[in-house]
Amino acid sequence: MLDHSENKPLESFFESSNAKFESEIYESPEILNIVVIGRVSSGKSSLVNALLEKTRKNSLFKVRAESGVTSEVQSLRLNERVRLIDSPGLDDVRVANSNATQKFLKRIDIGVLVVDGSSDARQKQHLDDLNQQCDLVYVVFNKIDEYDKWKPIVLERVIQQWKIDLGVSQIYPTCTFGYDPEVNPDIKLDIRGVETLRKDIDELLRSKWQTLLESRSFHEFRFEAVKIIANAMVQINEEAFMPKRSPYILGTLAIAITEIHYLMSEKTLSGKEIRKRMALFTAGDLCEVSFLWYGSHLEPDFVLTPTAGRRALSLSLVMLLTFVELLRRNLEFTPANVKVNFRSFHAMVKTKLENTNAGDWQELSFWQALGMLSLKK
Ligand SMILES: Nc1nc2c(ncn2[C@@H]2O[C@H](COP(=O)(O)OP(=O)(O)O)[C@@H](O)[C@H]2O)c(=O)[nH]1
Ligand SMILES: [Mg+2]
Repeated sequence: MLDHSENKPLESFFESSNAKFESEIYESPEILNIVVIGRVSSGKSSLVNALLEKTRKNSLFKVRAESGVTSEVQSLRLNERVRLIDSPGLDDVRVANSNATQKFLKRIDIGVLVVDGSSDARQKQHLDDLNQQCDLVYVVFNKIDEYDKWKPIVLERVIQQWKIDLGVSQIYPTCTFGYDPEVNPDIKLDIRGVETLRKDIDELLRSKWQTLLESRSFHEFRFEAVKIIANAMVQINEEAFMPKRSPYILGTLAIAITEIHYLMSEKTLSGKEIRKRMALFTAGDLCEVSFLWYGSHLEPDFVLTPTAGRRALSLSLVMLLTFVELLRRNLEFTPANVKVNFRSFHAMVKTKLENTNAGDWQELSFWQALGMLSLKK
């Protein structure tokens, strides 16, 4: 795991005296990505300026009345550890990302969705998109000044409707008027509600900085681990229905376990160490796993029963999931630890694996259902 304990805590997360725009967004495990998205002209750029406590004169992000003018993605490196991205939508960030093979930033750590005007159910898509990518999403309802001439209840009602349509419990009402260069210079900036948002994000970052970094490295690790397991599953699925299947399945499992171990620890396991760990699964209470070792010997060579093949597949999957879980939680490979985790996966795999096939195992949703890719911990 990354250790940042030697780093000083951030003063304010939105301190921007050394901020620089980036023409390309480079990924780094050390930089947190905050992405502000929302319809063009909802006031994203204005909100970002306000979060950074900018005046009209020293504002960083261009603000324009005509829609479409600032449709490009702007990425601001606040410091060596935080990046702020202003973008109409996640698709636009995808296009702007420098690494062509990677469709998107590996991780959005904090998402801010800016909405304005009367509730628009289409914005739900933006929110769902953000929720897919990150743990923490703030919803901002901007331009509350448009309701100044109305009774306060009108604004309340509009916000209530947004909450219902977006399915969220908290919305930050803000006003960020005045950054547009075409605003009458006699009119002052009208900033409201931004301080609460800034304070909440700041506080969250201060308390969760380490967790955020760890959660992103877990996420990347699990993603890679899923790829290894999915490939092993496809292979075992073929092997499980072959006569004298055991040596093939065990070989595939050993390779997957070696790869997973290397992924997590960057150390290789010796053949002996692998066998020792695999043997833990056949000990004591878990001897049903011995089926993987000996099952095919108990059956007549060329009579392949689908139930037995399926069972071999399911046991293999449980074994690999247990392996990942122990590594992820830094637990020792003791018979007790193996047993507890094996049991907890066993029941779940049984139901989730039923009626699925190799095609399903290539889908992220299958692994999400197994809890392997859930972002929320
Ligand atoms: N009335 C009002 N207008 C705002 C507010 N915030 C931004 N605007 C205006 O909305 C227009 C679009 O703002 P901008 O920040 O460029 O939106 P973006 O396209 O989402 O980045 C500009 O003319 C802003 O001055 C606000 O709180 N109230
Ligand atoms: Mg903009």
